[in-house]
Amino acid sequence: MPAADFPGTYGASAHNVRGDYRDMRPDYTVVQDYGTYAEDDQDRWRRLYARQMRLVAERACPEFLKVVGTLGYESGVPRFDEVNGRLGRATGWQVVAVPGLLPEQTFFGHLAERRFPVTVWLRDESEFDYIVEPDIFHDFFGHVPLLFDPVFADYMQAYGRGGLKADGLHALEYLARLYWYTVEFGLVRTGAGLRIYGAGILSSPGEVAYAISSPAPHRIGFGIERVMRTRYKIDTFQQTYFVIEDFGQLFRETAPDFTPVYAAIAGQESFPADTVLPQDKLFAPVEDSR
Ligand code: HBI
Ligand code: FE
Repeated sequence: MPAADFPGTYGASAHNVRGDYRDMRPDYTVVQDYGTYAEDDQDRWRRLYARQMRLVAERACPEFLKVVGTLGYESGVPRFDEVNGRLGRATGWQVVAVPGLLPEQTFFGHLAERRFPVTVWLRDESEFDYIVEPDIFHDFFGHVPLLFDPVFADYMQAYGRGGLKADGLHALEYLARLYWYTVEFGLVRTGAGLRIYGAGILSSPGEVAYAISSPAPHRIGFGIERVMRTRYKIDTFQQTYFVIEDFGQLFRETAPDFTPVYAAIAGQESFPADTVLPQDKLFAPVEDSR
């Protein structure tokens, strides 16, 4: 499959963009052909699910835990139309099947209309513990449960709308960082301590405990300019996690137009992923109860 040369698609290193884009519609969506999941795929899905459910217990945020066990994921690879029945009633969001990573503007366009692109293929057995691209397990397990939360669902749409207005590559880089440090690798404060809401952590076997309990990474209070100026690592555990007070904060910080933020940080240097600034509010790791 030739590498689709998407401009600036996050996560794409030198390797080809994976997936079969031949039958897609103009909006990059495809049909989920449920017959393509063999029994070993179904079994792999059930093992991925069982392992992650054990790992996220008491570490994922309450809004995630309230939903993830109610979607029938324990029986096998989800059916888009079944999840959409539930999701549509909850927040008006739909999941749409896609071959894999989408160009930025296409991706933003779906989010702006409350459609979340979910990859149709499942990782190979050799990728059981680590995969670079988002596969169907990362998307359905990591991202979809929080789309049932009304405030987070509104944030995701506001993010997509903001992205559609992004002009120039700097804005795309700033938006990719915001997405990375919130939707993919975000932490949130709760009365019981730090909890995880980022899909990239929730779907990762190793990063769940590391993200809230390891002394190695920094945990810094969220600020939109701070996040947009901070680089991230694609293929290692994060060196920094940003902590929000609640999903309302995310929505409030992104509801206005991003343009003034881009202007405020344009021309200023970006920070390496392990930077700590004097004004940063730091959070201690959570005692690992396991
Ligand atoms: N495409 N399918 C898919 N899933 C993503 O999460 C995704 C994408 N394209 C671009 C992208 N994410 C990132 O660049 C975001 O920062 C927008
Ligand atoms: Fe993701």
